[in-house]
Amino acid sequence: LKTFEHIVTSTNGRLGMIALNRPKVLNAINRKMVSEILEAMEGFDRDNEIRVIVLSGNGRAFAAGADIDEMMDDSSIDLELLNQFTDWDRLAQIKKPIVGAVQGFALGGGFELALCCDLLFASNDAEFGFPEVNLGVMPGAGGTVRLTKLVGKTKAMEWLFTGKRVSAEEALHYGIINRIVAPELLEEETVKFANTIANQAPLSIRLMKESVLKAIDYSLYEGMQFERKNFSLLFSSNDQREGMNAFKEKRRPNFSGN
Ligand code: CO8
Repeated sequence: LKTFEHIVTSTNGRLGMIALNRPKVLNAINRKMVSEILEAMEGFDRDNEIRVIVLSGNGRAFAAGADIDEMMDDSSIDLELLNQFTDWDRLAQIKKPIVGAVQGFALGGGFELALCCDLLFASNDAEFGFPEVNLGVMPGAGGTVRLTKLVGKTKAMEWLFTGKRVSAEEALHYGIINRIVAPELLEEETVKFANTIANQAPLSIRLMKESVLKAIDYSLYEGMQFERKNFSLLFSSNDQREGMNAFKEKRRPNFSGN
């Protein structure tokens, strides 16, 4: 595995693990870190041994936002020419499921990164929020869009306009996270959960992820047209035969991912 500057990657069986690693600045996300996260994710996405990606923080935070030091002197034209958010577009194209583990702060760009995960576990000390309003800016990596699609306009505007921090309990209530666990169990429980997904038929998971993400953008009719193409596609897979034969033979299926 490649060594990165701002993240640490490893494998754990069928899981590709990515940990943000700038704990002194609460994992503030600079541009290099985003491109490293993307590179690591795309690597795991192409790796046939890996079925699920797990993304976590390190130290006191998941990530306390974009690196303010890096961007504070940028002009609009600097940002336009930099075109940094194409990396975030590519993050949204990762095909394998991404499970996030959030401890401590997930703020600003850190919250946006958490919202790029498909499933989220959080420790009970986790705090989510968009404090950009306090800096005279706003989210730029999908925050106003993903939060609104997830929790609706009312809560999204309240949280964006006040910059308030939302507790793990409240995040669970609004469907932002899947589960709250004790801080000392966060890694273990996230890995256990990621492994249950890693043991499922990989192509089913892959095409369901794609269909669910399309459902967020498409009308019901278009979403259903898209879904049925993926449904049909699975009938060319070995795993469809394996799954259905195993059912008839009253045994556990052994899925190969093809
Ligand atoms: N950028 C750079 N440094 C940071 C950041 C950050 N976002 N957050 C924390 N740090 C640094 C602090 O400066 C401090 O460094 P030092 O020890 O050198 O002074 C260190 O991390 C520890 O932080 P604190 O001493 O402040 O720790 P506290 O426990 O007192 O406070 C907080 C924790 C409340 C999280 C506080 O650090 C804070 O408010 N941080 C900033 C949060 C914020 O405003 N985030 C939004 C940034 S804007 C943004 O994300 C825009 C997204 C746009 C696109 C995304 C692209 C990636």
